Amino acid sequence: MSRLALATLDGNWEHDHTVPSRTLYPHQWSWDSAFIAIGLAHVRPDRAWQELGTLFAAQWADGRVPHIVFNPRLRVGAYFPGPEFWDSAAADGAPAAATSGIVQPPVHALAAWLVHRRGPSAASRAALAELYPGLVAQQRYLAQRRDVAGGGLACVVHPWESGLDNSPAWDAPMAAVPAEAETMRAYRRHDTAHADAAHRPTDLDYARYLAMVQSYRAGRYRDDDLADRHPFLVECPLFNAARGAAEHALASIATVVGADPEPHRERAARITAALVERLFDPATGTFRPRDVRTGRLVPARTVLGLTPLMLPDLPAPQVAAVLAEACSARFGLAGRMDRPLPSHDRTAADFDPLRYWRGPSWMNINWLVWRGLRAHGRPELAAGLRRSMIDLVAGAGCHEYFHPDTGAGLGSPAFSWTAALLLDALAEV
Ligand code: 2M8
Repeated sequence: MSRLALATLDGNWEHDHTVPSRTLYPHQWSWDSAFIAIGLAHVRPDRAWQELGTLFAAQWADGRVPHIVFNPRLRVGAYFPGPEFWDSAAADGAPAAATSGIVQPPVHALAAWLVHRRGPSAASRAALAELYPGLVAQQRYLAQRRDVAGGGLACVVHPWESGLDNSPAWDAPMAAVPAEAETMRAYRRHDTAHADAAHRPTDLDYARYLAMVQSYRAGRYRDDDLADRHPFLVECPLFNAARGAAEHALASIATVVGADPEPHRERAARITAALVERLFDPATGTFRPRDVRTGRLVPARTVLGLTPLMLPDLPAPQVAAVLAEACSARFGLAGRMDRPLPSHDRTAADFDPLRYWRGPSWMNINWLVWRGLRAHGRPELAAGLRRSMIDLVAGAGCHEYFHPDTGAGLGSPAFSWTAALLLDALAEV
């Protein structure tokens, strides 16, 4: 199985980065590269550092790490929306490389720390020292430019920033974004040419995705006055838990590179407190995204609500609540479980086992929860989840996502983060 994973990563290597998938996603994606680096650390450590280095070479002057770095060698139309749609060159502080203008969950400091820990050496210490200022700037950008509500949490300005593009979590806030499916007649979608349209977001979803990019692009991707002019502003539990986990990782990195870990620890504590304060609903015992435009928590109970478990300092009552939710029939976590966690509540009326982030199981989210279970001293549950992840890939291969009941592989068949995180799961007993 590790041979298949390695072959998948080698097949997706592209001169200085790894593409998530040759067909569906032929450029470099931000959080994909972090997960990929974690896997590469086991088999190609030099490449793990190069992966992160290439991504951070495209960091903007304000600290944002773009969610896509476009490969200039590819033909126009290799992905939609491509560099011409994003037009990053027109924005202040954009790098020389063409990129998107939005971000993804900041899991990179954690990745850098894990790559180093896998094989500490003079070279890995030098790589950490080189990345550290960029990782700090990434966090500063999110803390200072994206805290629209002022409560200590960063907003996502687009569902693509969450990484869980068409999660039911975004249905309510997306409904307020004016757009019509017919707009898509003017464009050519790339995804539906390579994947089953019934598994992908709808045309109306895509029309709204484009409207949100156009709104942000019209302000040249500046973040001032977002509350007055941007139609989608949501505080996401996964995105903010990743920020907190990043500060914990930065505290560890700081001790290696001769910086002060204390400010990172303080920021981590503040993020965890804000997450509990703003996104935990005591009535249902769940973490849910907050729509900053309406002030309300979204109704859907998705797997996003389990991800704060990745925070080592999550308070005991919230740990217990997340575990109760995870072990309920909604998600089915157990010491012996047939399938990994689905992306959405199995008991919900809109649970869809085939459509992208609306039901299927994904390796990266399961991997994050697996780490959380170990951090919070739940080895039995962690072992059950790990076994289900390994069995899933053993049965279906390195697919992008999986049917949550049958385990059938869906989406791209040679998907990088599935391969990478499998390698990590295999290595850590
Ligand atoms: C998916 O998102 C892209 C847009 O960024 C797409 O649908 O075209 C998501 O699964 C996202 O989390 C992932 O980073 C990306 C590349 O794998 O694909």
